[in-house]
Amino acid sequence: MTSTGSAIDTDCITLTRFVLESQRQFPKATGDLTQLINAILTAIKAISSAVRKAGIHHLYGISGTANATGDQVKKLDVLSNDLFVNMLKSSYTTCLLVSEENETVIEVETDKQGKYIVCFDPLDGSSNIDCLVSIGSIFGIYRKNGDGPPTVKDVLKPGTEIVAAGYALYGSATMVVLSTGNGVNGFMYDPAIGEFLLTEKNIKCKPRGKIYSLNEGYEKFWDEPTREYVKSKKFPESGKPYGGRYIGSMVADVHRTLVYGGIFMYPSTTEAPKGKLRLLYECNPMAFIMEQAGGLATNGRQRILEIQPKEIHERSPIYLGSKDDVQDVIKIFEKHAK
Ligand code: P6P
Repeated sequence: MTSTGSAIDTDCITLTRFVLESQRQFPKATGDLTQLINAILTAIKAISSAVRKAGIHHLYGISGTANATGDQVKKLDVLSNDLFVNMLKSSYTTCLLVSEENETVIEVETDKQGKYIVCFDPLDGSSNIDCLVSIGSIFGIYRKNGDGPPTVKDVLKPGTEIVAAGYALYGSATMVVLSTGNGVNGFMYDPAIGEFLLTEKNIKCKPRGKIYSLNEGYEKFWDEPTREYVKSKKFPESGKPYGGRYIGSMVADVHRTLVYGGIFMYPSTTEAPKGKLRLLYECNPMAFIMEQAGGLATNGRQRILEIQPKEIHERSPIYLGSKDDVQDVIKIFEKHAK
């Protein structure tokens, strides 16, 4: 259905078709997860459109400005959050939502409740939008266990219980990378038909890369294992040093790591002992995807997905990417633990 010049692919695999086909492997599937993912895609399409218009419609980081018709203009991250919340609630498949933008858990109205819980960062890296750096949306989907009304306890579960996770990258194109627990696939957005088309099948992260990625401006505050690891990449005893790349937008840095290999790090510092990135809606979804692609994700001492959250906005240090690169970090932490 995508128009590539004169050729029309009348049988292209859209994300919706892909998830529907995946769903058929589960005879008891009700189609709710497909419906849920479609609701997320609707939010992502609208955010993609808003992000691309931001410069023209002054949607940047400015809040409270009125547009030509005098309407109150929402900041991009507020607009993105409203889109995620409204599309998820009206999908009739969710019962609890956790958003980076909301202090407390969002309970879906009883008459709209479904069996899924979604943790999401609707627009991660939005501080970068004013200089046109790529930003993204991140989401992780869990199933509510047991009966009874949903409570915050239903959300505080380790990432090993994730059913599906993904991110949207609003870069030179808009891409959704998704895993429903059976590998990782990339879908490029074709605005001409309003569909996400399967373009990167069964993405695998290289076992070892040549890039390390973290904010070196904080070196003064790093813990010793991080300092030792980064030094070993910059001044190796043999072979070439790794290249350094850091965009400062998690989705962009993680996507590069997934595609090119290497390691992305946001370590703990003396200033932020648990790092900056949030466990439920940044670290866990990205860790799930990276492991599904053959990579690893750790906080230095523990597999990210096995961390038991204590509160919905808790942070975690994170080292994720190519398994051999992450293993090198783990070995250094183990050495320092002796
Ligand atoms: P720093 C963006 O603000 C963000 O939340 C992530 O997208 C990114 O990885 C991180 O913070 C960058 O943080 O401290 O390096 O500016």
